[in-house]
Amino acid sequence: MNELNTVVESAQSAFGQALTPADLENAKALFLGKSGRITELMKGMASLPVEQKKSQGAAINLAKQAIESALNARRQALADAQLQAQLAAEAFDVTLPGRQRGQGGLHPVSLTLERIEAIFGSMGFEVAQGPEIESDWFNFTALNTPEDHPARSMHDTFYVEGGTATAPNLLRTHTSPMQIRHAVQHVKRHRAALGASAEGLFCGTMPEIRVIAPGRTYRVDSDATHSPMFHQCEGLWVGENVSFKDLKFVFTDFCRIFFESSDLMLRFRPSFFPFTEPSAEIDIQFQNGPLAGRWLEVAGSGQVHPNVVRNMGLDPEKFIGFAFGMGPDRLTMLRYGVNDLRLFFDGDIRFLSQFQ
Ligand code: 2NM
Repeated sequence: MNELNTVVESAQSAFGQALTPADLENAKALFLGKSGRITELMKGMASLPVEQKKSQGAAINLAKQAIESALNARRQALADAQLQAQLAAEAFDVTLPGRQRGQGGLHPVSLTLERIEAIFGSMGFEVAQGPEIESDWFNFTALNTPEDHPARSMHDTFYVEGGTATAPNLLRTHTSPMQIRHAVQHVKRHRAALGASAEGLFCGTMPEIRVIAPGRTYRVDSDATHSPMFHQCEGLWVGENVSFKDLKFVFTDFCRIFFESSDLMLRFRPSFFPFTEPSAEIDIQFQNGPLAGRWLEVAGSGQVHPNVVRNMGLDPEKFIGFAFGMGPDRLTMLRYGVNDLRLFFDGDIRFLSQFQ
């Protein structure tokens, strides 16, 4: 009897020390295997008298059952531990924030364009959009640019396939063509509304044309201050009684709001453009900050040339106006103190992310 208790206890202890299912099966063999302790005890019964065989057999069976139940309990415990370990290893924290994509933002030049549109919008200007591949007519001829003007050469302008000799297709060199397109549509619409003839120059009554044309433009030019692709924003205000004084007021207001500087000074310096007469360069001067005291050129401007007014479908005896053109890239450089235009178009995220 004592011996059986010892066998059961040593089996329980051996199973308890088994840390893996394989260890446990090895320990099981020591007690329940072919030459295990229990099997040996059973074989030993053969020599016993019948009476003792009965009681010894029953006692061995009890011991065997005790060992088997210890074995099963340990099997279950090891399986549970294995499951717990696997669950712990595969666990993930559902409360962790997800991996984020980088937060995007607008390009600094787009920020400037939005600013320009908002400021001129508040003064009643519409925003015109149009094609970047233009015809020779809208880009040059309608704008009173002579046939032999150097801007029309292959040296200065990107021409693209598909045009004809008389009307080649080109990448627009400024956004003024959009203003011609806009003005022509404006005049057509109001002529139709009046039931006026579609022929000849319009000299009836119509709402003023007040529009800006922002967008990408292209010229054969590349250095620290010129990029073959750059931005332009042109403005146009045409009516029956629009004068240079209106241009000065509108552009001064725009610059002071854009640069957030109420004492900003402006200078209109005589110049020449084929599409305006008279024409003026517009310079600004900051009274404070790192650029204070220097005259900085920011735009070209002028009273719209009568030939251009005619190409809009309007009678220049009745309609007059002003136009201006500026470079949003340069305005962005001035506003943020950037000294190389090419930084805007290199796509380096370290530079661009500074404007967010
Ligand atoms: C400039 C300078 C002066 C201009 C003229 C026109 C239009 F459509 F009326 F003919 N749009 N933009 C203009 C005038 C542009 O850029 C330096």
